[in-house]
Amino acid sequence: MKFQKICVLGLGYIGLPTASTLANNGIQVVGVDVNPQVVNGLQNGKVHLFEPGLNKLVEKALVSGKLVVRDQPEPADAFIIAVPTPFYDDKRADMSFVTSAAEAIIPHLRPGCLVLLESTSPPLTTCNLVAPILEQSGLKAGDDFYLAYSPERVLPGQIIRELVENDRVVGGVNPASAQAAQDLYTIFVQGEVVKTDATTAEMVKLMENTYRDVNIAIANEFSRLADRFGVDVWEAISLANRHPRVNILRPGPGVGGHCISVDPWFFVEAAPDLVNLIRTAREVNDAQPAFAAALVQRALGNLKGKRIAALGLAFKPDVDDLRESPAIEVVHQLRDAGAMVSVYEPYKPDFSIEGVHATDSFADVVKDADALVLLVAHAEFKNLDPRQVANLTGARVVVDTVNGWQPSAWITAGFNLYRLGVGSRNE
Ligand code: SAJ
Repeated sequence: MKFQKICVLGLGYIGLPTASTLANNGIQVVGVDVNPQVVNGLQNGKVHLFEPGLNKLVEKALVSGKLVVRDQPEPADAFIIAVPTPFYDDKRADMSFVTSAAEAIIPHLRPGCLVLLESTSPPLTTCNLVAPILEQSGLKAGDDFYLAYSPERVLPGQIIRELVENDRVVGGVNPASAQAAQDLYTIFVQGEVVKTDATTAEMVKLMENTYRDVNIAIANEFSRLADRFGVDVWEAISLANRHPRVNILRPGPGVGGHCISVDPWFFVEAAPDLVNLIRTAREVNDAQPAFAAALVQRALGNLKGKRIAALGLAFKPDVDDLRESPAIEVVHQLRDAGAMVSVYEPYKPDFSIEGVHATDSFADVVKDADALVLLVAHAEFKNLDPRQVANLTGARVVVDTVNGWQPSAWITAGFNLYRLGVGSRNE
């Protein structure tokens, strides 16, 4: 199949890079978003997200005229749905954005079009939710138009590179749809574009993120065991990982972001009777902020009235994304335990949390603190020189929940260092 014009619905972390990359490969792209601020911003060349390399990519696409941004879809050869699939409080998938996006395509659907769903979705979404909506047009999925699911797999922080280099799975509602989807991604993907059916592709995506969640859960559980037994979990993991078939991930204050901490719940919702391990892993990771907060409590004694400088709120290092961030959960717990918490998040300095003081510099957050708590291993924090820090603050207690700091340097500079997963060795 050949594509002259493609409409991308949803201009977030996936849709915007995808739309721009297609445009930079010579395709006429209409980027669509329902948020007027996003549309206005992009129409004036302003990118609303931070991702290394994204500004340049978008600018090139806009300046060339190949990417235009609108608040409504237009007729096109292909439609890519890249909207969020959040979850409700009870962890059920909220498919309302996918539903609205599919509905918005109906008036523009023509025989021979391709519709591609990229949003992470529960198994059977393409066949049982999206196909019936699109078929309200009177056209039949697979027969009159092509319909496929293709999960994005890019890592925030490396999206621009991974979008092009990673292998891509494309699952069609029939083989012709998978072929059409393969034709589309071949425009810019340098990795292999592998064909399968739609439900397999949906399941593959959830399996990938669930696999990672379960593996992080075991690392987090090891951090608790190491704490109990007075072992340094970081040393133990690095030794265990010398085994040729062992690769333990990193413990930390928990698992956040819009993917790994969300997607496993889609399996839990779809088949609650089959997912003991998956559900437990989610619960282990969701309980990890409390383990990190307990470490701070151990370092400071009673938290009431203690002034804590929390370093970082993002869900992981060197991104500006705060969704489902475990760092925020730790801050909530410290605040609720009576501490006076100040935070500094270099990528979102004005983000406010009720009852917490937001600052816009490292010097400001630490100046009146009793303790510093490292919650995110941003490069800015990892590169701190503890001798200089000692001049900026009277605090002599530091808590490292991410193994971002070199212990000897901080201890030599006069700090009492507490590290997550190191138990009684903390001094
Ligand atoms: N984390 C740990 N320990 C680790 C690795 C990560 O605690 O060893 C934490 C991070 O701090 C963060 C969370 O897990 O809070 C998730 O971070 P991540 O870097 O593992 O993953 P994401 O959410 O940024 O991106 C994932 C990726 N999936 C996999 O690696 C299987 C990415 O390829 C997906 O495209 C993305 O989810 C997505 O959009 O689904």
